[in-house]
Amino acid sequence: MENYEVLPPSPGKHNMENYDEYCKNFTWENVEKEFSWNTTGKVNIAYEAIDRWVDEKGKGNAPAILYSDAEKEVTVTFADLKAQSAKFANVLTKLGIKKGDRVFLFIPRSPEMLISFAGIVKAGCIAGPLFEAFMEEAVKDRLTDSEAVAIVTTAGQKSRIKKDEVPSLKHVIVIGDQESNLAPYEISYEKVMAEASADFTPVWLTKDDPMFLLYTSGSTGKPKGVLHSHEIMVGMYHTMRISQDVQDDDVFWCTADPGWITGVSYSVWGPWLVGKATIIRGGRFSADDWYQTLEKYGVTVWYSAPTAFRMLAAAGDEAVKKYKLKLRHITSVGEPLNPEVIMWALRVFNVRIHETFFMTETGVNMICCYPSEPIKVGSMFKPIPGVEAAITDDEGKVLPPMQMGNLSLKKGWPGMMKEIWKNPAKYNEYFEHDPWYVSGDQAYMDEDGYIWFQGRNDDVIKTAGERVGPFEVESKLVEHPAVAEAGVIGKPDEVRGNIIKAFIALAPGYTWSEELGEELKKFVKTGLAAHAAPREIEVRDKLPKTRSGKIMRRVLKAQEMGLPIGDLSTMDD
Ligand code: 6R9
Repeated sequence: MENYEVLPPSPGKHNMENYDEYCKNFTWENVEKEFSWNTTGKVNIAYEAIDRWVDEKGKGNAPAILYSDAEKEVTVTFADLKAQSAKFANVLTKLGIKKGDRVFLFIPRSPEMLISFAGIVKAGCIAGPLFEAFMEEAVKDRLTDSEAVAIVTTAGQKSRIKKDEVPSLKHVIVIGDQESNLAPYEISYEKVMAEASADFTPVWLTKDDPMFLLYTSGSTGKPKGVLHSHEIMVGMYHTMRISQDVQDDDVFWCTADPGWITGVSYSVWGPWLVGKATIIRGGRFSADDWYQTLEKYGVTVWYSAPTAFRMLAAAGDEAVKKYKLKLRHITSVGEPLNPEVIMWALRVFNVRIHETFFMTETGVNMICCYPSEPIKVGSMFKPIPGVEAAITDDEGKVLPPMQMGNLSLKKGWPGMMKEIWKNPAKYNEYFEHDPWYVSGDQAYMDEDGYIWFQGRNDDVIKTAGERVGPFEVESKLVEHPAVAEAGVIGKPDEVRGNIIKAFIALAPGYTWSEELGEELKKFVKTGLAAHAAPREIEVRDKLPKTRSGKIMRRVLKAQEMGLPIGDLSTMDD
């Protein structure tokens, strides 16, 4: 079907030396044996990821968080993290917050973000991480849908939380604010942490009890809450070893923000589960800053994303040369890797980049290239041992090799979402073709079983690796008085994968101008989130619609790309 290069396996020892052999002998029960819950019967991921290193393994002095930004450096050991998360669990308990309550995190990358995340989970509550760039409405939607009782935030972020508009919300815990700035319902994080005891026995749960709730976008409607349970630790641990190939002497850096699934599974909990520090770099992206971070910590295994790699590549091959890097394994997620980027990495780092495909809903890495196997450049290789993948047609029938279809995974792996929050119908949609979880992505499998990603088969947009629902952006745009109709698509972009492009029809009495365009971009940026704001806006007299009045995004997309428009029989006039 295509021409591709084949890259030989990475040199050195790997946790999995031969994919086929490993799959033959693999059982999830064996992975579960790595956890103390297997012998004690007591489950809480915060124990397995944190306390256990102190109580059972003598690793209390090892770093659990290595945080740095332009101003400061902070190291938190496993013993500190055990104590600090216990304190935070006590803070919540004292407020009357109990098992199963939703407690949100709206905090830029920082040690406090991770400490409070750990404390929430230790207390048996459900953590709700929110990406720091969300604005008022995005925050409100998520707090309201989940009926959150508390949120942890910072002095800088708190103005975006409208407590009065969220009836369930009782407590706002604020980091880094002066007492005099606090509203009556606001609590000083520093004050309550100073007063709290550092003794707390994790709330013991079953592996199916919920751990975190992460909102994610689809092509229609508001974002949905994807609920994950403590069992995800089994999937996190397994993939930290097999796809991330993290070994005893490795230093692992995942650059993802803890407000997204990659951050939750691989910047926060995954490293802890294998006894490693999570490395968090605060501040804005720059190529120099990232290379310095790689050098400073001696990172050997690096997990990042195509947009970041493309931005680094754009800084030039020379930019890398002044740094002494120790990289031996690089992984990538969130959007397809283009061959140029893989070749760039080979050239400048002498290391291949390995695809790892997964989703908020799948919890952990699903389809990956592994260091011990050859890479057909452009393919994602095969599912992790313990997971079965297939390409299915729209009836759920498994398709033969070389046919394009729905990328599907056999349900039941540890880490698969447990629920869509208060929306069983939406959850069931993913599983309509039992036993398959249908991802919403298109792919085909070649004769060797390699999987080739072909794109989403719905309107979900991946921009700079972040998942944006067109409906949210459209809804925001039509709130502006100048906008009568809006249709939003992803427009391919060399660096960001896609940019958000909006097509609008103006309300009567409005005329188009550059200024209005800027105003609309700002309107979405400040109302919803910067990453969801359209970078391009095009005005049309009217937008293509179905007879029932739905905007036909696929027509806008085809027109934008100069492709055939396809079946128009449902279109209005
Ligand atoms: C982890 C994450 C999920 C969607 C997914 C797919 C795209 C993820 C990819 C990839 C090509 C990869 N995606 N990994 N596309 N190659 N290696 O990104 O989760 O934000 O839920 O997005 O991202 O389209 O369906 P999430």
